Order: sequence, then structure tokens, then C-alpha cells
Amino acid sequence: MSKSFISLSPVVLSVGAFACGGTKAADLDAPTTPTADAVRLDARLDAAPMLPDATPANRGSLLFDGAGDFAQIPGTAAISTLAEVTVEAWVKPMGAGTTRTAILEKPLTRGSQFQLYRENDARLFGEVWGTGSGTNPSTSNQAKLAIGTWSHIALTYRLNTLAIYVNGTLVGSSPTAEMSTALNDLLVGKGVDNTASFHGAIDELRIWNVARTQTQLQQDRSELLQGNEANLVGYWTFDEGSGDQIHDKTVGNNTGRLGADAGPDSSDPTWSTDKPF
Ligand SMILES: [Ca+2]
Ligand SMILES: [Ca+2]
Repeated sequence: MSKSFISLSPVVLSVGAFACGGTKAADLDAPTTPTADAVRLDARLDAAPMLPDATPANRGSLLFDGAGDFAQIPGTAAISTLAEVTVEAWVKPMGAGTTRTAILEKPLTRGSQFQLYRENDARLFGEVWGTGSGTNPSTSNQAKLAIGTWSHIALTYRLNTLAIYVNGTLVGSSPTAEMSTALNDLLVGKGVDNTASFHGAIDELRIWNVARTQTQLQQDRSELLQGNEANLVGYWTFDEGSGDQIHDKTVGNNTGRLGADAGPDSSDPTWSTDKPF
């Protein structure tokens, strides 16, 4: 019987013990110490490369160059025809950060159904527009979106009240007109006007058909979702890593695209392995 045979199999050892005639079965209950072979096996396992996570295989985000990069998501009824809404994402601004930059906008013919942007002094701004000219309530806050740091941002609207959050903290709230809706496409990384395109990374874009509570935002912001959560009507994780499409993990299956057209173009954001959590 070989040494390695004994070290790897106590059951076989009991057979071998009688075969060898020198060991009682009771000795098998005694504490054992690693054999040299077992130690070498452990060493090989320790040296083996780590396998990547199975699901999702390679998470990441989208990186916008601040020179026109954007993504566009079809304005389906599921993300447009809403009495309430929550829009949330993770953002990591880069560059000088001294100009007003769009983060996302769901435009109306005039104004925005909802919009989030970073003001030139780094404050987060949110807007929801009602019907009628000049009705463009907005809210702002003193919490600034730091350059080079991931921040979770959220906008909620319910019963003529708009609120915005940074990292789960309520940083602004104001009364609004009733939110207008339209089946216009959602723009990510750029706005329709008065804003520069976003420079930095964006990830984990989520749209809900209810105004989520602060507690809900805090609980889920650093957790991946399944896509089948109640009231979740759009969920883009930006984990594709290649190609021109961004996939919605909800039943809506609302596939968006990078840039100005369905193929590679100069306004495509680039895939990044950076991610907020
Ligand atoms: Ca991601
Ligand atoms: Ca494209």
C-alpha cells in the first residue's frame, strides 16, 4: 500500500490495516495530521487560478467620453405612461466637471417627463415637467456628485411631489405639476438642450412605475436585481461588455442601443470593467 493511498482514504486504510496486520481499527478515530502529499495537494489548489463568477460572467458599466457619447432606449409605454416613477442609476463623473452635464433625460415635446443632470457646481438636479408652458418644477440639493467617485442617484415622483436622492439620502424635494408623459425615447448620457453630454461612467439604470421609498432605495441600491421585482419596468445593467445593444432584464425586454445608430459609430460609449459594487 502506498503512502498516498493511506492519506487520501481512511476507508481504504481500514482494509489496508488488516491486510498489513499492524494497526487496529480503533486507531482510525485518532486525530490525523496532514501527510506530505495532502499538503502538496492543498498547495496546488491554493495556486490554481480563481474561476470568474458564473453569473454574470463579467460585470461592468458604460463609459461616456463627454464629447457626444450617449445611449438611447425606446420610449415604450412601460417606461413612459406612468402615474408615478422612480429612476435610479450609479454615476461616476470624470473630467473637469465644471459644465452642466446631462445624466439622463426622457424628453417631452417641450421640457422633460423626467431629467437628471449634474450642475456646473457639481450639484445633482432633477426635473419633472407638467403640461403647460413654463411649468418646469425642479429640485436641487447641496450634495455634490464627486469627480471620480461612484454615487447612487435617484429621482422619484408621486402625487405632485418630486424628490431626489444621493446614496440613499434625500437631498431635495419640491412640489410639482402633474408629470406629463410621452412615448419619447430615453436618452442616457445626454439631454435635449442646455446640457453637455456626460463625461464618466454610468451603471445599473432602473425604472420603476412607483415612487420607491427611501428605505427601498437604501436596501437595493448596492444589490443586483433579478429583473422580476414588482413594479420594476426597466433594468439595464450595462454588463454586455461588447456590441451595440443594452439589454433590459425585465419582462419588457426593452433593448436599447449605443450611439446614433445600431452599428458602431462615433457616439457610442465604450464598455468598461469599472463598476460601483
Ligand atoms: Ca453593470
Ligand atoms: Ca452605435
